[in-house]
Amino acid sequence: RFKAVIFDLDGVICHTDQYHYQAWKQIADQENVFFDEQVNNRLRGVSRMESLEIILEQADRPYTEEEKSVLAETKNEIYKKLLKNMTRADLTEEVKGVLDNIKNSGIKVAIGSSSRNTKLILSRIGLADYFHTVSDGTNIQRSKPDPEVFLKAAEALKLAPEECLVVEDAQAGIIAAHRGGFHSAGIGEASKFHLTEYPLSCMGDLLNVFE
Ligand code: B16
Ligand code: MG
Repeated sequence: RFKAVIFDLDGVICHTDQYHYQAWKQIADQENVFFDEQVNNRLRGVSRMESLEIILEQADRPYTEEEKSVLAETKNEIYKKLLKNMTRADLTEEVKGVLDNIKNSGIKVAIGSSSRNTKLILSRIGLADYFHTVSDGTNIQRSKPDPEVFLKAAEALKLAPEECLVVEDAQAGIIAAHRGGFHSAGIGEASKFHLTEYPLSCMGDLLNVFE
């Protein structure tokens, strides 16, 4: 039924979300800005600069564009250092099994991520050359909930959105899929969202969608 599956990266293929959290927490602490898991949940799937804007909603003073770009850059340096902890072991057997199963059945597999660090992360977990196409933060103007990142992936695969299933962990990602005319499956937070077509309790569940 589906000709391709477009996977989100952070929170779906691997758990860089904890590193994003740690890096933003350092920035927030340094600036004396309140930051917790709840604020962090709003950053899922959202671009780096938009994430910073959300965090600075809690600040008691305005920040200049110059200050913001320094903070975003510093966060990314901390985050990239944390990414060095990642290895092939961060790709679980469960996720690898699901990917192989789908790919071996002749369905195209793609990445649709807001992250500008996508290529780096994929190489750390041993998936550098695995996907038919990788659409990420480096080739889009507007991040999720805009559908651009998924539309670029479908275009590269020469498929229509309705032929593709998007797998997401973030509400912003499910909204993006919906707006673009894609089918959607959601894990974690996204499994409880009303626009999610196929709620999944774990990645292994994804194979049931193909039965
Ligand atoms: P970077 P996804 C998103 O990736 C993350 O969920 C989000 O928290 C992050 O701010 C965004 O990537 C940008 O990441 O700073 O590496 O460019 O979930 O769309 O794979
Ligand atoms: Mg995500």
